[in-house]
Amino acid sequence: MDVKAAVAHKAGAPLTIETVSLDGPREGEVLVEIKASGLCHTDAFTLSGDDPEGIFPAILGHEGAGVVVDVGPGVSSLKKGDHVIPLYTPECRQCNYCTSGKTNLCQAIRVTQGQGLMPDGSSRFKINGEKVFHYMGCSTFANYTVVPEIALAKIRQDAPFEKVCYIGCGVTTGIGAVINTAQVKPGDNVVVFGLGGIGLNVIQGARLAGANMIVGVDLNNSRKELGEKFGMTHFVNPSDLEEDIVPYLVDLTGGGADYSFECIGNVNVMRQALECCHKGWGESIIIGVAGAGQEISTRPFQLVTGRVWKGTAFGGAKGRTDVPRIVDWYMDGKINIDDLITHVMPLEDINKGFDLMHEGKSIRGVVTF
Ligand code: NAD
Ligand code: DAO
Ligand code: ZN
Repeated sequence: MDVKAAVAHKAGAPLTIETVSLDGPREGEVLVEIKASGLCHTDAFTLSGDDPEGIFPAILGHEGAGVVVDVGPGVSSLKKGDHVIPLYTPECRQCNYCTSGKTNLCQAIRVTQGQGLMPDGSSRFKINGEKVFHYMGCSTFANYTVVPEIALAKIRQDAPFEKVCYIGCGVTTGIGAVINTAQVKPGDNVVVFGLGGIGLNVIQGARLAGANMIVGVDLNNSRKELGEKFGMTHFVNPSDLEEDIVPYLVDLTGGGADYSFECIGNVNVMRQALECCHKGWGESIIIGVAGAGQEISTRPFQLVTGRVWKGTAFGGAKGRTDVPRIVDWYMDGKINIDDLITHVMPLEDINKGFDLMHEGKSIRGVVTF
C-alpha cells in the first residue's frame, strides 16, 4: 500500500513528506494505522547525525499511538481494531533478559531493530523500489507502519491518541526512571537536571512517589512555572549562581540528593548530577543520551564513598505490561499529560515542530495524521 511519511534522507536535512510504499505484515507482525506521534529529542538527535546507530534513509518517530488494521500469520495477542502504542523496547516475555526479572531490555529482536530492519532482516518501506529503514522498530512518522507483535502494547479504546502517544516514550521514561529504576521513597530528596519532555515527567514521578524536596535545574527560566505545576519545590538556573552548582545543591538538600536524574544528554552535567548526591547512599540516574564518542568521568572516590551511578532506558518499563497501566493512570487523572503537549500539528508541519523543540519553545509537539 502507499502511505504518507516524513522521510529522513540524510543527517542534518529537514524531513520531507512523501508517498512511501509499505508491504503488509509478515509472520508475527502487525500493520498499524498511526493516529498521532510525539516529537522526542531522540528523533532530533538521530536526525542531527550524532546518533552512532543512525541509518538513512529512514522513517523516524518512536512515540506513537494508533489502531491495528491487519495482522500477519501467527499473531495471537492482537486483532484488527485494537488500539496500540508501539514499543521501541519490546517485551517478548521469553528471552533470557525478559525472564531474568532484572531488566526491561528484551533482546528478542535487538540486532535487526538496531539495523533498521524487521526481525526477518528486511524492510517493509520502499521509495521507487529502494529500501527505506525502520527506526527503533517503530517508524511512527508515517500514517501506517508495520511493527512486531512483541513491540505493541494494547491499550484501552477510550484513550485519546494525541495524548497517550507520549506514553510511548517521554512519560514512561520519566516516571519509570523514578518508580522502577531509582525506586524513590516517600521523604527522599530529588534533583532533576533538564526540565524538558523527560525531566518534567521525572518531576511528576517524584511527586507520585512522595518525594520531599524536588529540585529542578535548567538554563531556561521559562521551565520554572511548569516545573512547579508538576511538583517541583525548588528551581535552580545554574547561570544565575555565583558559586559552583554542586556544593550549592549539596547545601540546599542538607547533604546531597538521595536521587538525581540527568535528563539532558550532557556529560558534564552527568558528572554534576553524580557529585550532588548524598555521600554514602545517593544514586544518580542517567536518562539523557550523549553524542557519539562522548564519555563520562568523575573521581572514583565519589563511588568509593557510596554514590551510585546508574542508567535507564524507557524508564525500566516492560512495555506490554506497564504501558496499558500508565494509560489508565492518565485516564484516571493520576498523571498530567495535557499540560506537557504544547503543540499539535499536521504531519506536513513536522519540521516546524522540531524548530520549536530546538528553540526551547515546546515541551512536546505532536503530529496527527
Ligand atoms: P528536551 O530538549 O525537551 O529537554 C532538555 C532540557 O535540558 C531543556 O529544558 C534545556 O533547557 C535543558 N538544558 C540543556 N542544557 C542544560 C544544562 N547545561 N544545564 C541545565 N539544563 C540544560 O529533551 P527531552 O526530550 O526531555 O530529552 C532529554 C534527554 O533524554 C535527551 O538526551 C533524550 O535523547 C533522552 N532520552 C532518553 C531516553 C531513555 O530511555 N534513556 C528516552 C527518551 C529520551
Ligand atoms: O541494547 O538492548 C538494547 C537497547 C538499546 C536501546 C535503548 C534505547 C534507550 C535510549 C534511547 C532513547 C529512546 C528514545
Ligand atoms: Zn524478551
